[in-house]
Amino acid sequence: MKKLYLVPIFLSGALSCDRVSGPRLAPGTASPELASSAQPADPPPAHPVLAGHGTATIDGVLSPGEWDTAATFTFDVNLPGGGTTPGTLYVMDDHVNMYVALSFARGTVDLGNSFDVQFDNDDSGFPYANGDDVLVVNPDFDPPLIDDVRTNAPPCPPGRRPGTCGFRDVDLGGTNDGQAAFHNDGATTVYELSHPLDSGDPNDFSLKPGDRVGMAIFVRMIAGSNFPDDFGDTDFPEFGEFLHIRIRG
Ligand SMILES: [Ca+2]
Ligand SMILES: [Ca+2]
Ligand SMILES: [Ca+2]
Repeated sequence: MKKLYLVPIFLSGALSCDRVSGPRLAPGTASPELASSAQPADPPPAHPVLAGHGTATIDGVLSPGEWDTAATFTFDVNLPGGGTTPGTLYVMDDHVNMYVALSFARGTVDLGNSFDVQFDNDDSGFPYANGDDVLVVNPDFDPPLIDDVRTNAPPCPPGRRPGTCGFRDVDLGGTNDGQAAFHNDGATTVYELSHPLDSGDPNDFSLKPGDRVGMAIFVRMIAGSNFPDDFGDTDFPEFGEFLHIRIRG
């Protein structure tokens, strides 16, 4: 029997890889179902629409020049035990793939590490819809990238709102598309991933040059067993918000 899991659930390096993750709704924000019934065609973005063009090598290393032409976002990454460290998110694409990297200062490799990317496939600004793409990276996985999708179709329980459940693409007849890598060199933690712009898998986004896609991330470090003190959890942007990416191609 396929394992079932409801969202929002956050993945950690210490938990089962059968879970999908994604940004949580902010307290007081509309439910996915309510929001999806009242989507404006082009909501005013809380964040600028950015685009980057380039091709990355998915090896966990930000090589000189590799991400110079990416769209970048800087933010504070929460650390286990308190405090923050500066982080940078990079996004770019070429004719084939989207590439995403995250780097932040960290002098050690924590017990658990995960980096989750939730897409708003049509950049409507409202989570969540059936078919919204989700990528989960965890160095403890083999392969380290799990390609998921949100849906309320079976095996999601009947009556759930669109996008409520998350499943692995491969459990819905789809394919695990993309690559990911994680590396810490003693000073900096780096995640890199790639995902096809148009894999042909209905469980993935299908993007072409000029299209916009929404993106939100969640990063987690686990330094021990005490929650929340030993956990460093960060949503970017805030709960319920999405970055806006334009595909350059
Ligand atoms: Ca690289
Ligand atoms: Ca897929
Ligand atoms: Ca997918």
